Amino acid sequence: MSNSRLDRNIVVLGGVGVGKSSVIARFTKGEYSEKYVPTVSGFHSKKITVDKKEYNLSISDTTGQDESSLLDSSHIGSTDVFLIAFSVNNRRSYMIAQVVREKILEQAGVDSVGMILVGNKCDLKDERQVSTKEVQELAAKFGCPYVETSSREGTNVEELFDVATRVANKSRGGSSDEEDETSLLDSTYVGSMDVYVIAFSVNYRRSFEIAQVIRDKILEQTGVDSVGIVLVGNKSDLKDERQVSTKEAQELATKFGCPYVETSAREGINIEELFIRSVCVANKSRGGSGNDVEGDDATDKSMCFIM
Ligand SMILES: Nc1nc2c(ncn2[C@@H]2O[C@H](COP(=O)(O)OP(=O)(O)OP(=O)(O)O)[C@@H](O)[C@H]2O)c(=O)[nH]1
Ligand SMILES: [Mg+2]
Repeated sequence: MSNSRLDRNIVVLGGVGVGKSSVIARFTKGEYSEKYVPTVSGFHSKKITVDKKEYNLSISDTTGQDESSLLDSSHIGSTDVFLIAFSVNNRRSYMIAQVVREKILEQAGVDSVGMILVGNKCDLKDERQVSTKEVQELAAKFGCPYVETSSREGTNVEELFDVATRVANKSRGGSSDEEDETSLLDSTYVGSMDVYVIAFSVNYRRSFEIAQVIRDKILEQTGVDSVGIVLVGNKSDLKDERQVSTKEAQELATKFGCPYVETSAREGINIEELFIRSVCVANKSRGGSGNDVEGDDATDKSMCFIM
């Protein structure tokens, strides 16, 4: 582990040509090249802000592996999170990713380490050899996140490193002030709010889990049994990348006794609807019927907090 509290070490592993260097270049420099230059090894760094904290990420790029490659033992031990990449258009690279994971566990001599499965080249829809569902199931078995990226199009690359930082925090035992799930809500928000809009992305299961933790935190910090909440599943346009089903989110909302609205900010789906529902909930929290969304009076202002 590195010395500074906010340094995080990431190693990117996986088969030859799956796009390890491209994902790193997209993230650290915002660049992408179609030209293929095999990597021997490389070291990159970038600062990232996650949950209002700035982390220094050190990212080691590696030479592409196959079934029989040995891992560089210098990586084991000092690494907070392993990104194990494959390309979704190459089934063999998916098998290699699983072998690489075994080798990490074997060399580290533990049952689990911080890792993320990364399915790159998701832009190559017609050439797909590995389905999202299949990898999600494997990731669930491994107990690690799965993130599908395209370094060519920049899809989910920022998100990948957000997730990596969070997993890294967890592998360090997550001192409470560094963990998303355990971070405290800003107390200025609690008490004055009529409605909390708690959002997650339907293509990112961890954000769904975090939404549930946020709700618990709100109840804990407000010290009441129920508050006005609207649960929002955003990015509903990403149909092929879905990790959270509508049914599942609806069931959770029913359990919470709050509405569930599925939105796409990109395509403008249900955005109006979301704010109408929020106003209904806000009215209800103020003791109203919950059906009245009209009001032209200054006292009808609602405080809505989106998290
Ligand atoms: N379509 C598509 N091509 C990609 C993507 N990412 C990388 N590539 C291409 O795949 C090739 C290999 O990319 P690299 O980033 O060099 O792959 P690598 O895993 O670092 O390769 P090694 O270092 O040899 O293991 C290059 O020609 C890239 O342009 C992607 O998201 N989509
Ligand atoms: Mg490379």
